[in-house]
Formats: sequence, C-alpha cells, structure tokens
Amino acid sequence: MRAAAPRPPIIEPADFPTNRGGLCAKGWSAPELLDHPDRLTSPLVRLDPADRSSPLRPAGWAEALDRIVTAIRASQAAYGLPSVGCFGGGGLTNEKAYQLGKFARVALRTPHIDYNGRFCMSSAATAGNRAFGIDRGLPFPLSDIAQARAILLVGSNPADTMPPAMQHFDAGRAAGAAHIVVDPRYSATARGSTLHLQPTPGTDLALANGLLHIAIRDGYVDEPYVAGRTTGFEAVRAAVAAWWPARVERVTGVSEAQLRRTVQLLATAPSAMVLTARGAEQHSSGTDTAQAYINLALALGLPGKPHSGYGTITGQGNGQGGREHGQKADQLPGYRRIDDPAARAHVAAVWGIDPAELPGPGVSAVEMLDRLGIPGGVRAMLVFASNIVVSAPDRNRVRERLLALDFLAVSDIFLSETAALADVVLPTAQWAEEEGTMTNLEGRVLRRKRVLPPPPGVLDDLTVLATLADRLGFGKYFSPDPETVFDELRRASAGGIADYAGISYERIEAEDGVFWPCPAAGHPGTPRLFTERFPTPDGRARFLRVDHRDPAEVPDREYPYVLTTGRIMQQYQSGNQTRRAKSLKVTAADPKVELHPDLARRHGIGVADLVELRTRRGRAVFRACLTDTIRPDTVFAPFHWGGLASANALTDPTLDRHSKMPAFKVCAVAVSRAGGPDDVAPATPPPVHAVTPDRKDG
Ligand SMILES: Nc1nc2c(c(=O)[nH]1)N[C@H]1C(S)=C(S)[C@@H](COP(=O)(O)OP(=O)(O)OC[C@H]3O[C@@H](n4cnc5c(=O)[nH]c(N)nc54)[C@H](O)[C@@H]3O)O[C@H]1N2
Ligand SMILES: Nc1nc2c(c(=O)[nH]1)N[C@H]1C(S)=C(S)[C@@H](COP(=O)(O)OP(=O)(O)OC[C@H]3O[C@@H](n4cnc5c(=O)[nH]c(N)nc54)[C@H](O)[C@@H]3O)O[C@H]1N2
Ligand SMILES: [Mo]
Repeated sequence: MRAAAPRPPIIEPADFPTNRGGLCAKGWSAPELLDHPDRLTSPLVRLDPADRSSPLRPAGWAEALDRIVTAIRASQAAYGLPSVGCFGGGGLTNEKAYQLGKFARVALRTPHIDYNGRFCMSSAATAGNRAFGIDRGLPFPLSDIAQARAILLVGSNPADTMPPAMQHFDAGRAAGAAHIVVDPRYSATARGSTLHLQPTPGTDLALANGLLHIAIRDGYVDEPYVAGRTTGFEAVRAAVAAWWPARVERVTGVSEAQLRRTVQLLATAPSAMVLTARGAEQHSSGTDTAQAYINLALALGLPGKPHSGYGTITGQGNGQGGREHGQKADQLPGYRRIDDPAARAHVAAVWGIDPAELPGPGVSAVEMLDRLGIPGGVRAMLVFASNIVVSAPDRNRVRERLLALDFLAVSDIFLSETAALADVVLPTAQWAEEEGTMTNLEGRVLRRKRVLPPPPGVLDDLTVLATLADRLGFGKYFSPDPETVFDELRRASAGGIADYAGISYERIEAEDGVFWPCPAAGHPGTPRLFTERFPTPDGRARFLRVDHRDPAEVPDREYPYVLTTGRIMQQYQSGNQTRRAKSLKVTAADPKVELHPDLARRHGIGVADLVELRTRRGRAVFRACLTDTIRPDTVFAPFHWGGLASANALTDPTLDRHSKMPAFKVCAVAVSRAGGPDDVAPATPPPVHAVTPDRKDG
C-alpha cells in the first residue's frame, strides 16, 4: 500500500563542483513525484489481448512479460528478426542504455534500435565527430565557462533550461566577460548579456559564415593555429567569401554593425568560447550549422586553448552517456561504429557471441517511427524512457504509426501519452530508487545512488531486460546488477572513443566523478581535451565547407509566420513527470504561445486569448502570451503538452541528412484567434490509470 511506502528523501544540495549546490525548479520538485498517486505500481495489460481499444487492467509480472515474449516471437516468426524494434532514451543510466543496446542486438538480434537523443544531441554530435574526431559535449569542465572572457551562445537558453549551470555564466558576466546571445527571442539568458542578436529561426549557418567572413576580412584569423592544428581552411575561406555582411543581414536580419561587434568581442578577448544548443541544432541543416560554428572557433584558434573552445550544451539527464554505449542505430558501446569490423569483433568478444551474429546498422528514430506497422518496418516495439507521442515531430502521424503496430510495450514511471497506447505497460523504478551512473555534458561519469527502494511491485529496467532476455533464451548474457553491467560496459568500451575502462564505481565516488576517456585504472581521466592534438587520424581538427540552405518550409501566404518550439523553465520535456508536480502546476498551468503584440493585433488577438496555430501537418491551441521579446514574424510554442496543446502536432519532420535530426525549430505557421480569456484552456491532463491494485481501497 502506498501509505506504507517510505517517505521521499529530502533533497539536500550537495557541494558539488558542477552545480555548486544549486538545483533547478525541476530538481527541487522531483521528490514530489516519487510517491505521487499516479505512479504505476504494477504492469498493465489490455483486457482483451487482441484489442488495443479494450481497457488496460493491472496484471502480474509473469503475465505481462509472457505477453511481450509471445508478441516478439510471433513477430519474428511472421516477419523476421528485424520486425522487432526498441526505442530508448537519454534519461536512462549508462548501465540501462548499454543493456538496452545489447538486448536489441543479442536477445532480439534486430538492427532496429534508436532513441530520443536523435531529437536532442545528434546534430552537434555528428559535427563534433566530423571536426574533432570525438563527440563530448564540452571538451573542458563546465566551470571553465566562468573563466572565458567572451562567449558566443547560439540557440541556448541555460537561464531557463540549465539553471544550475547558469551560475558559471553569471560568474563570468560579473567578472566582465562579454556574452553574445543568438536567439530569435530576447530570452532570460539574453537579458544581462552584452549583445543580443535576433535572427530569423533557421538562419544560424548564414550568420556563422558571415561572422567568419568578417573575421577573415578584418585580420582576426589565428594563422599559426590554422596552419599547425587544422586542415581544410582554404575551402572554407573560399566559401565564406560569398557571405558578405549585407547578404547576411538580408538572410538573418542581424545588422552589419552587430556582426562586426560580435567578431570583435570574440576575437580580441584573451579567451573565448563558442557554444551551441538546440536552437541552432534542431534543424534540417543542424549538423552543418554546428560545423559552421566550429569553423569559426577554429579560425579564431580557440579549441584546446585555456578557457576557450567550442562546445554543445547537452540536454537530458544522461544526454552524454546515453549516446555513447549502443542505443544508436549505428553504434556499439564506447562510441564504436557498428559497421566497423574491428569494433564488431571487440564487442562480440566481450558479449561472448560470434561477430557474424551481430546485426548491422538500423535506421534513425524518425525513420523507424515513420515505418511502424508498414511492410519492411518494425511491427512490435519496446519503448524505454521516452514519451514519443508528445516529443516526436509530426506527432499525429507518429500516433497513427504507433497504432498500426502489431504490438507496443512501454516502460515508464507514469502512464504517459505513449504508454496509454500500449498493449503492455511496465512500471519502472526512478532515479532515487536504483544504482547507476550518468555522464554529464563535461564527459564526467557520476554515480547515482539508491536512497530508497522502488514501490512494491515495481522492477527496474535492468532487471526487466535481463528477465526478458532469459525468457527469450539468452539469459546467460545478461545481468540485472548495475555494477556488473557497468564492469562489462567498461570492457566493451575499452579502446573505443568513449573509453571507460579505467572508471570504477569506487573511483567515481572517491574522485567526485571521472572524465572519459580513461583507458586504465591508473589513468587520471581527461577533463580537458584537444590541448595537444585532436583525436583524428592526423591529429588535426577539420574545417569543412558548409553552406546555408533555406529551411524546408519558409513562410508563404497561407502560412505566413515562422514557428519555433522549445522549453520553459517550469516544465520538463514531454511533461509526463512535471505536468504531475503540484508545485510546478501552480507556476505554469497553461500552455502559452509567445506572440509579438504587432502580430497579435493583426489577428485581433488580445492578452490571454486562445490562439490556434496551424501548419501543413496539424493544429494546436495555446493561450496567448503577448511579448515584444520575440521577433514579430516568429511565434514560440513550448512542446511540454499532449492533446490539443501539442506543439508537435505542428512541427516538420524533415530530417538533417547527416544526423537525422528533425526540424523542430522551424516551420511555417498560420495564426488565428480561437477564444477569449475566459474560455477554458486546452491543456489536456496527462493520462491516469484509474484502477491499480494497490489503490482500489484508497
Ligand atoms: N526547464 C527545462 N529545462 C530543460 C529541459 C526542459 O524540457 N525543461 N530539457 C532539457 C533538454 S533534453 C535539453 S536538450 C535542453 C535544451 O536546452 P536549450 O537548447 O537551451 O532549450 P530550447 O528551449 O529548446 O532552445 C533554446 C533557445 O533556442 C531558441 N531558438 C529557437 N529557434 C532558434 C533558431 O533557429 N536559432 C537560434 N539561434 N535560436 C533558436 C529558443 O528561442 C530558445 O530560447 O534543456 C534541458 N533542460
Ligand atoms: N517540438 C519540439 N519537440 C522536441 C524538442 C523541442 O525542442 N521541440 N526537443 C526534443 C528533445 S531535445 C528531447 S531530449 C526530447 C525529449 O522527449 P522524450 O523522449 O519524450 O523525453 P521525456 O519527456 O523526458 O520522456 C521520458 C519518459 O521516460 C520516463 N522515464 C524517466 N526515467 C525513466 C527510466 O529510468 N526508465 C523508464 N523506462 N522510463 C523513464 C518519464 O516518465 C517520461 O515519460 O523531445 C524532443 N522533442
Ligand atoms: Mo534534449
């Protein structure tokens, strides 16, 4: 009974170098969720196994797992091994992410696994690999940010999205550092910056090329660095010659004076950083855009210099570790490539299988979702730690595809919008209830400790995967124990790019975390990368010529404005957790769309009216928030809600061809008034499962 469950722990801010004792609003409210009444405490299955529209009912673990195994076997028999797929999440611990990747390849023998990091880190990751030979969010400790004398922050709003990290930016500002923020909104981060550039969404690449054009023209290129540490500059120099300031101003809306000032601030500071986040990266040109900012950083000679360089600000709890150990369709643990014969041989040996049995690369998240239930696509899918129905682009289509599956199983803490469509729902443990490790944006591997047991009836994902593997006949390859899994991960990653071989639970504890690469027990770990060389075959960083392309959708008569999407401080991701937290509900009750007053006036929209947004894919309704902090041609909607307030009913699933990132941050939209301030807000409450066995009597 929940009444007898232990109280959630009191969260005490520890004095830790990354957050220096700070926690954000979501962190403070997280304990509320541990014993929340909506918590799933037993598996759920459909009353009629053959009918997904029949109600979900509580079931025992044996029955739930039987249904999953039966469905997997049926799909494999009818359509072959690749007809079963897995979808993971960057919130999973390293151990769980690793176990899920291995489960797909060893127990299911399917190439089809990908995860929500495609929506998050994939563009910057691809650019980092291309340019530096490695993808680690920051090649330096986060606290270096406070020491940088100038920072160009592109499409990143840490004041709202990473409050614990913001203190490093604030410390730099207090010490007189020049911060230039590039954002179509005058965001909380832009306030207090030295300079705010306000481009049209989707034009960051043109902006970067324009900045580099000026840096070259005005003699700011660090020629010895370019000659000694890089390759490919001449092609880039030639390409950006065509991006003279007037042209850049026409495309981006940023004036020549602002461009010049930006270059001057960056190039004359004794130390400088260029940082990107989702605003620059979640585009169909996201990889090339990240590359354009890397090109700028390289030309100014920044990567590898003290308190300087390029970095991407990672998102999810384990956004970094979650992308290193095999959840990606093309990847094996240690950031190895699944199509590299040497990598296959190494990992197969650790796993005790024949390399020939390892499947090849699968397809990316959106590509997999787009073909669910279609011949050649996945017919039975297992989802761990993602609420795809809310967070994937063009969610109406995704929902339709999920319904076309023969079988869907979802593991979650609450009944998410995605779980509500499943044949089988598995309740899982959350952060305070299990052991594991996470790797933060600095590449620092950290312990996450268990402080209380999961509620009775709840199993953790490691145990579930090991048990399912056992039922499928592969039990000897899997363990439910986090430290055992981590020790195997260390061996699997050994010699790879993200090398954890020397990192143990004891060391993480003793040293407040260890930075990878750490190839041996005696190795100190690597807080700072690139100081001597880059991990490319020739040791040099690579410039790459990249050119601006218009977004797949630009405004026209029917859809005259630009829609961009993102986050607000009070909600987290698909909202499955934060929409249930009482303390956050009070502060951000209604989903709101930000509109410039001029745009609102044109459509007769007043303060707190309801507004309908329409794109080629769907419609959604939000409460109007009139603000002159946004460009008059752009509207901003948060994506934290499902139902009628779902921003992803609107978004464009056009993919970046390199990273397969969808264009979350730009599409064409029409705006109209849909109701007055007194009309009921459209926010759809998260699904709740009414009958779980432990709640029938109270
Ligand atoms: N409160 C809260 N914090 C979070 C999360 C959350 O859901 N809620 N999620 C976490 C996760 S997973 C992530 S990935 C991070 C994301 O962290 P951020 O990248 O900081 O968050 P976003 O709000 O997606 O986008 C940042 C900014 O990009 C701007 N932007 C939109 N379009 C463009 C464009 O075309 N160009 C430029 N230059 N800027 C643009 C937006 O106006 C926004 O202010 O946050 C993490 N932290
Ligand atoms: N329009 C638009 N859409 C976006 C974005 C955007 O900027 N604009 N951003 C994208 C980005 S950057 C991201 S990261 C995605 C995030 O979108 P999602 O992948 O939907 O992320 P979450 O809402 O964090 O979903 C995680 C789910 O897993 C559950 N969960 C948490 N921990 C565990 C666990 O240990 N095990 C299991 N089994 N479940 C767990 C949570 O309750 C939650 O339901 O959204 C993307 N979608
Ligand atoms: Mo993210």
